[in-house]
Amino acid sequence: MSAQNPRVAVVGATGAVGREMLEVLAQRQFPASEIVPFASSRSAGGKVEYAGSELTVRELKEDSFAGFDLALFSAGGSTSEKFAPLAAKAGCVVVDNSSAWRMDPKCPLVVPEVNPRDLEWHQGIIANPNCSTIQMVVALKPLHDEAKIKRIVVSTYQAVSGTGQKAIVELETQTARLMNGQEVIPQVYPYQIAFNCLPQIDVFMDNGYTKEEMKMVNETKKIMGDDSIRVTATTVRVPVFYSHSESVNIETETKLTVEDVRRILSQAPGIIVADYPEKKIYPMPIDAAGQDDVFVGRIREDESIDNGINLWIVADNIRKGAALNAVQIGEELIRRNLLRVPK
Ligand code: NAP
Ligand code: 3JN
Repeated sequence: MSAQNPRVAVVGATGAVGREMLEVLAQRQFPASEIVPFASSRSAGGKVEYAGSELTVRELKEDSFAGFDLALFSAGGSTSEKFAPLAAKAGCVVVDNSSAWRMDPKCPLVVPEVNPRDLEWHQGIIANPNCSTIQMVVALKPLHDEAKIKRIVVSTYQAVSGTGQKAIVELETQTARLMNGQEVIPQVYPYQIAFNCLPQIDVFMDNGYTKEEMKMVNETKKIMGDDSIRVTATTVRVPVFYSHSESVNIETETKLTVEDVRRILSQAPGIIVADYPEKKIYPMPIDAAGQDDVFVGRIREDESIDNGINLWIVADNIRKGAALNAVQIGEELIRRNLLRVPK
């Protein structure tokens, strides 16, 4: 092992995000000396695919991290809360996909296209933002740099894969049953998701917003490094398998025209502008699924205010929203020679 060819633990390797991490690591030829999949005792001994071969899943234990340089976590908040500090203590840098460490002032919250320099102050645990936040800030940071965003109003249309493997099966099963005139009994979501929309993602909080909505508010400010941006969100689950879509309205300090926005976003990293209304070309989840980029279209001036822009932003929630962003953080750590836990 070395900082340039790290030994990598993938924690939660049997899940929707973990499997995608293994695929992304292989596709990008991540320079690992070894990759080891971990999950709970339920899956220990099972196999997961990596680069055309099978790896045996190990049970995650307190002493699992000895000899590892990097751990990519996607096994839920409680696993991260318990095991991420143990990994960091063992000298293994953690990139964590859960919300457990995102708002901790000691943990950078990083999107490599937006705030890679925040990696410089990591102390062993780096947080990967929520998927809905990631795709939004990739598109908004270049506009903020140009015209200073004062306010963001976002509504999301989120795919069921954001809830994990069991929700993908639930949408498949419910769709098939309803098409055959059979009854459905919701198990993952509080109501039927097939042919429906649920204006609830995660639990409700005291202020009437859901936790997912407040993640978007708080994480956006931390990643953009600007507490003065006002953000409000409505997050909705829709019967789509992969890719989240977002309707985003921004108000800027200085004026941006539609042409300005198209030019700025066309030159920004990780973004594809798909905005040809006359040809009916705009981003859609079926096209973004399996892709790495964030797609932006339906760019319009908000004619109800002086400096307003409307955008439609779509990205694969499991790739850029989770697995890819985490792997990119690993790559950036290697590039910046930061793959070590500071003493
Ligand atoms: P999933 O499909 O349900 O997979 C969960 C994974 O965690 C499985 O590999 C499971 O292993 C493992 N796991 C559960 N409890 C564990 C334990 N005690 N010790 C070790 N491994 C354990 O869920 P997912 O969609 O992949 O999401 C996993 C987590 O990633 C979420 O809970 C969330 O925190 C995060 N996530 C983040 C984003 C984002 O917005 N960036 C998006 C989606 C998910 P078994 O096979 O042994 O059960
Ligand atoms: O629902 C979605 O589309 C994204 C879900 C993310 C998620 C799911 C379970 C737990 C998270 C997250 O990343 O915010 C968590 C969590 O709080 O860790």
